[in-house]
This record gives sequence, structure tokens and C-alpha cells, in this order.
Amino acid sequence: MATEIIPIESKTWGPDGHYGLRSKWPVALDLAGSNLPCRLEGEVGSLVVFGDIPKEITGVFYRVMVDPYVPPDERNVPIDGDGSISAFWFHDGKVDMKMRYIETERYKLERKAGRALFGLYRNPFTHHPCVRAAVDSTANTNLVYWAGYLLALKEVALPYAVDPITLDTIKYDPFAGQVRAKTFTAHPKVDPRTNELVVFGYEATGLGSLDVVIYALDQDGVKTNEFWFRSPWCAFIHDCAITPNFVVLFLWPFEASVERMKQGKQHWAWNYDRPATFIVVPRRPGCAAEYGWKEKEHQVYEWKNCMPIHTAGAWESGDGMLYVESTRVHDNAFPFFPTESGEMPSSETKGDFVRWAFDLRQPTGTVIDDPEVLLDVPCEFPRIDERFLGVRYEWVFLNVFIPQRSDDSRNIFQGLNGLAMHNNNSGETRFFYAGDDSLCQEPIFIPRSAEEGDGWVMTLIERKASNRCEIAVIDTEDFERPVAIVQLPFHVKAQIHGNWVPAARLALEDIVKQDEVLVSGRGALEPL
Ligand code: V55
Ligand code: FE
Repeated sequence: MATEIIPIESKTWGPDGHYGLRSKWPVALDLAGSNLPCRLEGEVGSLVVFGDIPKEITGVFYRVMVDPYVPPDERNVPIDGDGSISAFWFHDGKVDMKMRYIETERYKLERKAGRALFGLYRNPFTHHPCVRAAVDSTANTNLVYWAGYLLALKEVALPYAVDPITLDTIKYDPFAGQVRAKTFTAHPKVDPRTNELVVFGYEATGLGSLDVVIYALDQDGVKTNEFWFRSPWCAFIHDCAITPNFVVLFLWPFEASVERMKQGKQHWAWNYDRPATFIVVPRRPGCAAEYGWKEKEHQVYEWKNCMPIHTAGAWESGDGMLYVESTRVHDNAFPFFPTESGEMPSSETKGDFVRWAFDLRQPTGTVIDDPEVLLDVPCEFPRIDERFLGVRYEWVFLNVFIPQRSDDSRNIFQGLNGLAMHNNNSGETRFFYAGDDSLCQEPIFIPRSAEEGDGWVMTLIERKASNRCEIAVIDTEDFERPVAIVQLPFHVKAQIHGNWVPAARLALEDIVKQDEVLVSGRGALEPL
């Protein structure tokens, strides 16, 4: 993170740390070591594969990383910086790779200027006056394929639509004219039963506003069930969960203040007096009536101060309970956004994976019971077999610190060096250890049969010693050992989120069968 200065000698070569020469890049943890700026655009056909990639794996693994194109402001935070896509095309046991920046307004303006014009994360008062009217999205958080577009998402703004094949940036705000919101979550959820994309936006009418909107987009991108309400304070609302009848928003105890932004400071400050808060919102009129809720009513539930970061899934019990599973950090997990007075989280901060229980018959404002701890290790990026999004599921896949390889502290600031596959019914957990000096990223799941959890899990692995990255393909029948390793010929920065899109959904199956190499340099694929 930009706030911590590292000794430059440990990361450079030459008798005096690159002979005493300095680059124009801020010396920051998110721009050094495994996070060195990558900024590569290009294509590699047929990556080296160890083992065998099952032939049934046909589609694209999309990932997005935060990779500032120009040296950022000294106070840059790790979640800011231009979004760059890595797309891995799996077909016939082979993998082709392509990397492109999302050509946001911000990226184009700064690239042209050759220097940073945007200042702090989500703080227009720190931007150069000539770019204050520009879209401030870096599109760096998630990639979701919907209505024929690859949506490059950043929660501060609306989506950028990207061509899923060429990775060309098509336009900003592809669903224009339907909802007056200025923001769109980086974690919309696909409801597999209704084939809708469930969306929310917060700070939705402008900087520091309390307005929140939820709605759905059908498979053609047409909006339904728009519903507006107000947040109890201007909170950081990153992830959500869906059930057939509800959306649950996760409010982190950060607080935005336009006054503080005007002073040239960060958008967010952690507030130890705020509880983690959950807003439960009906997805359609009348669907909460059986719990005694009035029309247009939503409920706010609270727990203690903590940071419930990413959700796995959620379900309704049928007798008035709603359960959501998420990772939880017991303190502020973003030390680059300390409190207003500069108080940082404890370096001993713990993390786990928990199940939150909400009794929908309880009134708004209820403080809920402590969640049940399902996995007591530092973990992040929980994902499930997403055909089960919204209903009770058995299997959770997540990025973890392998207990046997840990210092036993459960400290979240250790690197996550493996994956877990946890069974919610039996309580059994299986681990994949990425290896010494290696870190794992968010797993995605690819189904093989109709049975939940039968298939493969993929993750990007960083090999620190050789300064390279690989993709591990793991069969869920034999989780400890990958069936294939796909080697990248270089290192890419750790990425945040990604998704698997089967070739059938991209309507590419026939093309994929004909072409050995899918990179556009060989003329294989044109936009559909
Ligand atoms: C997160 C990441 C973001 C962001 C807000 O991991 C929250 C959480 C990469 O950008 O803007
Ligand atoms: Fe996220």
C-alpha cells in the first residue's frame, strides 16, 4: 500500500540499489516486488502446459488487475489504478492469452498527458481541474459477461462495455437511459433461476450521497424492478448476496465525507463506532409480505465493528431465516483508509469465513447474533458453484492461508498461499497448497456435471522465486494436486476478481473448434 515505504535496496540491483538511481514511480508496496507495474498489452498463443487440460474445458477465464499506466500520486491506494484485462482462452487442451487495458476516459487522458491527472481514489477535488468532468472509473475490479458485453466494473461509476473477444473497449454505460444512477456495483449477481443480473449502486446520485438503488437487468440488458432507498450513513458497500426474494447489501464501517475530500484527503475513513451493517431489500414488490414487511420496506440489521468483505452465497430457510456466508476481518482490512484521526488497524488482525443469520421477522435495527465460524483461517474471495447462487449450497471454494504452513497467528496480512474446498454439510475442508514462496488468487469453478461442485477450479498462482505466474487447473475430485499447470512466460501483478465464461455462452464453440490460436494477431476471431 502506498502509505508504507519499503527500502529500495531490497528490491533492486547494482552496488547501491540501481546505482542510486530512482524511477518516477512512488516507492510503495503495491508497486514493488510482486506488484511491479506490468503495463503489458499483447497476445501469447498456446502457453506451455504441464499435464493435461481436460478437453471439456472450453471457454475464457477473464481476470482484471489494477495496473496504473502512469506513475500515480504518492498517496495512491492499491485499489486505484487502470484496469487491465487478462483473458485465457481454453480450447482443445490448449490456452491462448491476451492482455489489454480497458480504454477508460481516465486511461486515455493520462496516457496522452504522460502523467497522472487524477489524484486520490474517488476524490474529484484532488484531480486536475481539466479532468474533473471526465468519467473517473478505472474499470479495475471485476469482469462480468452480460447482454453480449464483457462489463468492466468499478463501483464508483457505471460499467464500461468491452468486446469479449477482441477486448476492445466499446463504450461507457451500455445500459444508458434506464436508471438515473451514476454508480454500478463491481459485484452484480446472476440469478440462475430467472436469468437476471441483479445490480445495485450506492452514492448513486453523486459524491457522498446516501441514495442506493437496486434493480435487475434481463438477458438483453433491459431493466426491471428498480427500487431506491437511503443508506443509514455514507458507507462503503462493496459486495452483496441474493436469494430468490432478497438482496443483502454489506456495509463496511468506512465513512465518506465531502468535507474531508475538499481538504484533499481520502474519500474513506474507518469509523470504529460504526457496526458492520446489512441492508435486506426485497427484489420485487410484495415478495416480503409473508414476513410482515410493508410495501417498499427494507430492513437494516447490525452486528459489531468488523469488515465482512466478500460473500459466497445466501439462501432463505422458508421459515423466516435468511443466511449469508462471507469472509470477515475483525478490524479494518484496508490500512490505506485509516480513521479520521489516522488510527491504523492492528497488525494482528484476524480473519475467518462465517455464516450470518438474519431473522426476517425481527424489526429493522436489530443487532444480530454472532455469526457461526465455518472456517477459522485467514481467507478471502469465496466462490461457489454459481448454478446454486441464491439457494442452499454445499461447497465453497476460497483463497486461504494453509494452516500447516502458517505461523498460527491467523493474521490476515499474511499472503494467501493456497485454496480450500469446504463442505458445509460435513464440515470437511480440503486444501490445495500452492507451494513455497507462492501465492494464490481468487478461484473460479467450472462445472463438469449437474452435481454441485463436480468439476474444476482454476486459480492464478504467483511464483515469487522465479518471478512468473501460472494457472493451476484442479479437479474437485482430487483437490490436493492440479491436473494441469499453464505457464505464463512472464509475471503479472496480482489480480482482483475474474470469471469463467463457457464458450457456449460466448456463442464461440464452432469457432473455437476450428482455430488453434484465438489471438487476433493470427486473424482468428472478429467481434461477433
Ligand atoms: C475493493 C476493490 C476495489 C474497490 C473497492 O476489494 C473495493 C475491494 C479494486 O477496487 O474500488
Ligand atoms: Fe470485490
